[in-house]
Amino acid sequence: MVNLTIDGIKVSVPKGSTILQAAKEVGIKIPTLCYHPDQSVKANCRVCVCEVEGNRLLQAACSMPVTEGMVVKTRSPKVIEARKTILELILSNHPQECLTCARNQNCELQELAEEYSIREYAFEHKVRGLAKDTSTPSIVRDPDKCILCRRCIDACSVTQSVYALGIENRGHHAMVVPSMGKDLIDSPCVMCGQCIHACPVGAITEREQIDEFLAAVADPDKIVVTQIAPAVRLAIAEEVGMKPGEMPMDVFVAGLRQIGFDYVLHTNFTADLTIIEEGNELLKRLKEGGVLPMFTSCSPGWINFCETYYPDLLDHLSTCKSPQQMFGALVKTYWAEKMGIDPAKIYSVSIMPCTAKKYEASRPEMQDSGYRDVDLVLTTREIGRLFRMSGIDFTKLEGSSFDSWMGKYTGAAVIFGATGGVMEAALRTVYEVVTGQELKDVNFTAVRGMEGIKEAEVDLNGTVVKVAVAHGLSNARKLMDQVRAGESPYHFIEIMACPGGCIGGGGQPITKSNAQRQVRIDAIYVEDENCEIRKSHENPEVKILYDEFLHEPLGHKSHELLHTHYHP
Ligand code: HC1
Repeated sequence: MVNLTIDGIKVSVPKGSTILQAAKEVGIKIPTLCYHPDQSVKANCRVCVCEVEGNRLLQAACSMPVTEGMVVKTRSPKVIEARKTILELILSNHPQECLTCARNQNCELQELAEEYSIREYAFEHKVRGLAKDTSTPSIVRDPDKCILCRRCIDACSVTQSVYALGIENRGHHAMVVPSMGKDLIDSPCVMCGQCIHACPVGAITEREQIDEFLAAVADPDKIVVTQIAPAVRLAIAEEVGMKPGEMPMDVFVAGLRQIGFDYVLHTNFTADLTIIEEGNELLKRLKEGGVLPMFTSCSPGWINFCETYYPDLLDHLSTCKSPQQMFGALVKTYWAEKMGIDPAKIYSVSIMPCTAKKYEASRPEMQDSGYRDVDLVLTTREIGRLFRMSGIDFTKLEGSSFDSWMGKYTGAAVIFGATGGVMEAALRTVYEVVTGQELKDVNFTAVRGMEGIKEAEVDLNGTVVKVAVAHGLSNARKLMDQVRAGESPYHFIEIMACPGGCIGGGGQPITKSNAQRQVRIDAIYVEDENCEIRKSHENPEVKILYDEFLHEPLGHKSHELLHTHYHP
């Protein structure tokens, strides 16, 4: 242990700790901008500077290791003055758009400007005048707002191994740009949106489509129907000041009706359906010697990554569409027929934790219903804004149920939202289908949690099936390289593009650490435990769908509506 004194307080911390970590131990908050708890130290913004006795220059607390007997001052007049100057310099070319910025009241720079009483521009204010990049359906970059902290580059390169963002030029002319200076759409960007969470300001945001939603609600010829992704309910609570998972589902449904949805259905319904189709596809491949390992196909950021970096492995992907797109295809066919509604009038809106889902819905092949299957994708953050805009008091709102035929779901669908959830849901069903025996303990804990790559084995009547789970694309890359080298021991691999799975998706409430992701994951498993039915094949509405419409898994109708192909 190393002993030091910070602002007169004695503290002992493990060797190798930084001043920032030591200060946290004794409850001293040092401001940061380029620092991120799950990334490597960059020490380029300097806003965390402190006085260290014996050093003439101020030192960056995020990178300076503690030494025995060190004496640190984190709040001396000299330190405060330096931090104010650093903030004033950053603000000197930052747009004055706080009121209209997507990160208003959720911006680390704005917070610091307030904390440090910045009341005027100390230097000449001159915005660089760089063009916005609106080239993708998912993400918008505003380089003028970039403060060059490089956290987005770290998220894109280290966490995701996508390498879509880099730094161009030096000094005053430095800029974060998509690779080769292209627009984002022409870069390897997979639209996962992890850069949005990493960005401390509003330089990278989702493509906001709230106005399109409001126009649809106002159109008397449109019947606005929604589906809610598994990871949304846990996190929507955070958007209205509650803890993850704290908003009851029926209150959430009631809130959605308040903001104008005519019908509220659930992506969880098609998550259960995915398990039936994907489980049968796996069993078919195992029986007939098909391409193995089979990869899950529900995470669109992962699909984009596979198409970009592993086009030679596309036939390993399950042909199942994601639950979002299965829902889209069914709502304008099966559900419209059941409800006696003209499918041309249905405006299908999905509420997703994911920015890549906006891109997925826009893919030209996603119109097997005869219409665009999903008309609009709103993220959890956008729904949060709509809720706040509508002034709903969720503590007083009476709950409401999902509408019929595509609103029922099981615990297996709920856990889709966490890394390992799709695998666990599949194992719950595949085990019972193959062995014909009841699964006594449905909890496959080996595939749960934040470890980057997890694996498990299941004995299916003498056939041992080996599975692996990866979340975050750098972890996925390790498994893919193994498959490409012909060295993969697995039969089935689940990959989710975002760390933690969809609970950490690019459209979720701004997520500042993996610890925050873990809290959401914990809430997901509580919800699963509380579900009366926890296996997808026992979903009563899915059974009706097969009886009345699809007739059998992997059948003709399924292939027409629920399966797809990929683009090298
Ligand atoms: Fe996901 Fe999925 S779990 S991809 O993470 O398979 O986005 O929540 O909706 O489609 O069901 C996301 C979440 C989501 C799909 C499902």
